[in-house]
Amino acid sequence: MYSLQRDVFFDVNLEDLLISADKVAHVQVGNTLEHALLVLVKSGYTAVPVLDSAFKLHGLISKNIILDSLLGVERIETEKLAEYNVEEVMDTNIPQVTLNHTFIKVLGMSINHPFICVVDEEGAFEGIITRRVILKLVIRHLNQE
Ligand code: 4BW
Repeated sequence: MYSLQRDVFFDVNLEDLLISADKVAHVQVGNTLEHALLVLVKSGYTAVPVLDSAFKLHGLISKNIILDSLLGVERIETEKLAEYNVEEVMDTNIPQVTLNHTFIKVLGMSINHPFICVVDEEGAFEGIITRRVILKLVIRHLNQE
């Protein structure tokens, strides 16, 4: 029988779970949907962060958002891939924390979000914490009990 104490998570340092910004696939606000779709398909990820040239976080873009934005009444309007910019369709409801937040907070957010963005106090993007990394930590603690 597994048991898990809430206390074991109080000391978790979010920095230890971070996939740093330089390793995270991303697109820029002014990129076309065509470029974003290329990044998503080539990286294999479903969704990635949208940043500006100063690395400030503005939103998330996903394959589904892009495909949805191409839907016309009777056909898929692929010409929109070159006409629209990422910032026109991106999701601005971003799951995000700073490194001062608790692991419990991030664990709760990961129920609804496959990754959580980490920003500094000025909103500059520092990286992501993925559901995979979170679950690995929980499993490691379960096995230690
Ligand atoms: O290219 C991949 N490499 C590896 N090692 N695993 C992958 C890859 N693509 C997908 N996966 C696996 C991971 O377990 O499938 C899960 C779901 O991927 P997703 O959501 O739907 O593309 C992955 O789970 P995860 O590691 O917990 O990552 C959750 C989500 O975080 C991913 C993706 O949207 C984002 N993500 C993860 N690493 C990223 C990233 N986005 C940009 N750059 C990265 N390096």
